[in-house]
Amino acid sequence: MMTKKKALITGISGQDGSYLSEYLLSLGYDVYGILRRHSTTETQKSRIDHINHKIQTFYGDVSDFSSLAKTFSSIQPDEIYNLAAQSHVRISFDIPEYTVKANALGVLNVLEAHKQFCPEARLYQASSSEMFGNSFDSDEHQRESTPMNPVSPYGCSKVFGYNMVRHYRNAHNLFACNGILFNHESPRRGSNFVTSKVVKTAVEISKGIKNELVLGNMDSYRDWGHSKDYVRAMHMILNHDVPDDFVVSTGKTHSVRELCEYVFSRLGMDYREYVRQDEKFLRPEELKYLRGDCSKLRNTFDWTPEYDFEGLLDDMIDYWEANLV
Ligand code: NAP
Ligand code: G4F
Repeated sequence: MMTKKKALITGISGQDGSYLSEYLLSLGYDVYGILRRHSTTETQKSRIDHINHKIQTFYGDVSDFSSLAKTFSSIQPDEIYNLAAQSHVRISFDIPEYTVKANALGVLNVLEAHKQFCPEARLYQASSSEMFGNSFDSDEHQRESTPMNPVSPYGCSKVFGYNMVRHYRNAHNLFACNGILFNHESPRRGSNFVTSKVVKTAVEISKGIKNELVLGNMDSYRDWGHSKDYVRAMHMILNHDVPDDFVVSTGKTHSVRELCEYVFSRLGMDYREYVRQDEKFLRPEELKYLRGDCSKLRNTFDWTPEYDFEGLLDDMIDYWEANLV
């Protein structure tokens, strides 16, 4: 009888952790996850409640090496997905030290636990397009070779993690990979990220629950995909013949203004009548433009995203229309 593969996910309760768990379960994996202690336990697992009986979770924190040592050595995973992070860029300006502890030193802890307790396992690190900052190539895309000039504590912390993964791969012969993922969203996206905030508030306005949407910079551009498509790419990257780093993106870019235009018009409204800008949502330094070239990924794997920009937003609109009363 074939033994089932074991996957261990840090950040299992997050947007990507929940979709990745579903995907790995569908492939026949045993899925384990690390959860932080929360004061309100009832809501902590809201994204994974529906699969709670199929997965095993343990309390831990990537900033606590002892908790990683314990779980890595006892589970002996085949695959580790390090998705845990303080993932909000604007909030990283408010809590820079904590962001670095979780997103940079946390990766070092994960790599050390990997090296010491399960060196045969494969490790995926959730790296980010925020690492590029405001640099792009002459064809106005970012790719694996584009210089990284981060413009936020979050971006700086992710560059450290990215470099440590490459260093541990070369120095200690670990199967450790970076996925450099561009923005990806879903109905499970935290509602203080711009796509969720726009969709949820527009639906509230259409139902008469709210009367305005207050945003920061509407002229920045992002390359937005769907989390469900991106977790499939994570698994492919980790199951390649050799450990390597890959950009995952759609190759299309849209402004926050275009996002508002689409969402409000789908709901039969003109965004200009409801959206107001407020300085409090601006960032001390803004990343203005992202558009990823994922040719390397597409030339290596058979990865085709199911959702385009409109399909992604339709999925989010349908969810909030059904779940806001
Ligand atoms: P998310 O929804 O914010 O999920 C983050 C997860 O990490 C949550 O489960 C959170 O738990 C957990 N976590 C936070 N700090 C932790 C710590 N110190 N120890 C253990 N767990 C901790 O983020 P996501 O959108 O799923 O993103 C997943 C990963 O991909 C993150 O590393 C993010 O930085 C990266 N990334 C995301 C995108 C994107 O567009 N979504 C793009 C590129 C890279 P709590 O519930 O306890 O907070
Ligand atoms: O939705 P956002 O907060 O995402 P951001 O900063 O691009 O970061 C996300 O993507 C990264 C990958 O590039 C991930 F690594 C990271 O973990 C996270 O998932 O903001 C998108 C854009 C920004 O330009 C922001 O200034 O929307 C602009 N924006 C305008 N008004 C706003 C708002 N963002 C938020 N969150 N809230 C606003 O009111």
